[in-house]
Amino acid sequence: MLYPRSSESRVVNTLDGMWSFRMDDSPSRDQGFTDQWWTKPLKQTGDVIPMAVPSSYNDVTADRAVRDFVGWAWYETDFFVSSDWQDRVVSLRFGSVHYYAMVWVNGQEAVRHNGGHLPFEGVINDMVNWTSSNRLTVAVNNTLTPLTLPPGSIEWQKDTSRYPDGYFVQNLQMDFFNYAGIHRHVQIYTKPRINIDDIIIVTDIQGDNGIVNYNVTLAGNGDQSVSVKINVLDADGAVVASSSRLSDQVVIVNVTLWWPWTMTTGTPAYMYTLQVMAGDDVYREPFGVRTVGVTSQGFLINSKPFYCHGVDKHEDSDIRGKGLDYPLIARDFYMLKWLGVNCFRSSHYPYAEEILDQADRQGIVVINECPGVGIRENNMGPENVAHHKEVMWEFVRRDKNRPAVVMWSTANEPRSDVPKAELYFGEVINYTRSLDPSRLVTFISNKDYNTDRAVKFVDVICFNRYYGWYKDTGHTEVIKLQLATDIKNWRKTHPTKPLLMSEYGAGTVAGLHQEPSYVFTEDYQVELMSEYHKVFDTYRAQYFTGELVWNFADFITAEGVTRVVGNKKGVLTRQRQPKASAHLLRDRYHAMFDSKYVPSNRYRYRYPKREEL
Ligand code: GCB
Repeated sequence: MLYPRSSESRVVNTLDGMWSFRMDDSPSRDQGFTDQWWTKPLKQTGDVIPMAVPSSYNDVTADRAVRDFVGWAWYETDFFVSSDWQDRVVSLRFGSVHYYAMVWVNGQEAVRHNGGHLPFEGVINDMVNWTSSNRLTVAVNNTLTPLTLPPGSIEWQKDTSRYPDGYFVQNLQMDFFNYAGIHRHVQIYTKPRINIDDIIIVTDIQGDNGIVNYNVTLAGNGDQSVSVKINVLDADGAVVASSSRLSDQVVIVNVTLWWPWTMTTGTPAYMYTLQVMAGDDVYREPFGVRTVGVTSQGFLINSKPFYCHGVDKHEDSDIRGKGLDYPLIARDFYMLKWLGVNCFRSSHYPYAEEILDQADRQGIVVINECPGVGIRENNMGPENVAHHKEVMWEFVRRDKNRPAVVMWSTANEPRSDVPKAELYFGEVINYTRSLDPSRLVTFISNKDYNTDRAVKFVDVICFNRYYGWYKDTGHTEVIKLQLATDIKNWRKTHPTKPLLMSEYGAGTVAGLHQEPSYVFTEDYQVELMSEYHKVFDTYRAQYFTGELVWNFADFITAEGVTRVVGNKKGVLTRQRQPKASAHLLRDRYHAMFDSKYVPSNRYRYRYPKREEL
């Protein structure tokens, strides 16, 4: 599915704004279906409140019932379509709705979608009024079950002496708040009847030249032949290669490669455009020319070693929850660069396309993670595998042309030490590789080198550990030994696979200080991270290929006694202001690629430069 982009043949209108909203708080949450709320204006079914789109609905009001709601929530808005569009394809597209969505236009079902984080669309020509207003109704269900991704479960409390009749809670298998709603743009766009349906671009490098293999699929043409013109445009819009075939290989002479911003003194993140003209339709797909590889020693980008110095992130902020927010995206990318980050993991789900656009354009590498977080043994049945594959298909289809994406992460911390995991991940990882042989595939393990049964399928072993935090709490003195032991053992067991530490960190309440350090103080976070860094530096000239700190910023979780208004392992606060550890990380990361960087020297450990290792 191509991102909706306007062109001389395509119009994109946004339906973002204030919509009407109500929750179905009937005991079984199905009154909306029994009474068919989509058949009439939502305000005629009961009280509605204004709700922002895009946004999570949870934190917009001051009402606990809204924040913690589980079940079907209903949205409605009105829109017009131009009568000039009648002989064109008119599509309604949602960037992401959590998690199950049903959509009606003027009471007729337009599309439904299972799963959050990924876009879906439907053609609405047959249901719109061309000369009067249209009613758009969306029902959203955030319930997580053993069959959803992420999985979860509903627990009913039957003891009426302790709980009201019909009482239930949503149990989560993940450490972040289950934000719900219409999270990204809602757009109506038009294209000609014969149109460009999809474009796949895979690049290679030969000497000074860029090789661009592309494949364009058309829709609506039947047997009709269509005139085709393809141009590759450079960043200034000049044509540097062209073809008149739907599928071809073209050469960019003296190509400017796409490099992560820390790997070049020239222009980082150079982007070309594939301009496709087919019949009356025109579409421009951005892409970069780069290759991705792996050896037993590490990642390669454009055949050069790439050491990933990065962060794990979340889509999370005050008020809007997981809702798309441009100022937040801009701030996050400024802070990623301020920190000297060259890579982030989209933990634990696919991020907005608008975020990945910035990664592509600012040269920050992405380990692109699907929502396979918290998979337990009872979530590994055939239906789970089928849904996981469906999600991977949608995910790869969405992000296949992005130069920033170097690796797909198919899951975070699944139960990977049981025989079922071998079958499950064998199938999911091989399927992902078959969808996209041009990138690497992994999942994130928190099991041990000798118990993990699925890690043999991955290209890079990514492991999460919390020495000195969940175990040996307060004891930073054991971190070096434990981390080095684990690294060596992983290597001994899987000598051909490079290693990446995909999570480490410590909970830290901004502003708390204590000497000697104490857990939850800024001092402890700095001390703990420094111990990990010493070991990373021992192995990073060898087969240790990257480090991701948990987390870029504090984020909200479900309420619980181990979380103080959310998870506080951010090096930034939730408002994206630095804690002491952010300065530590900044000094470390900048020293890795910028010989002119003057470290603040605020902290005791001086990091060796690469050439000093
Ligand atoms: C993990 C999880 C992440 C948690 C983190 C923590 O291993 O992957 O989702 O938030 O640990 O802080 O416990």
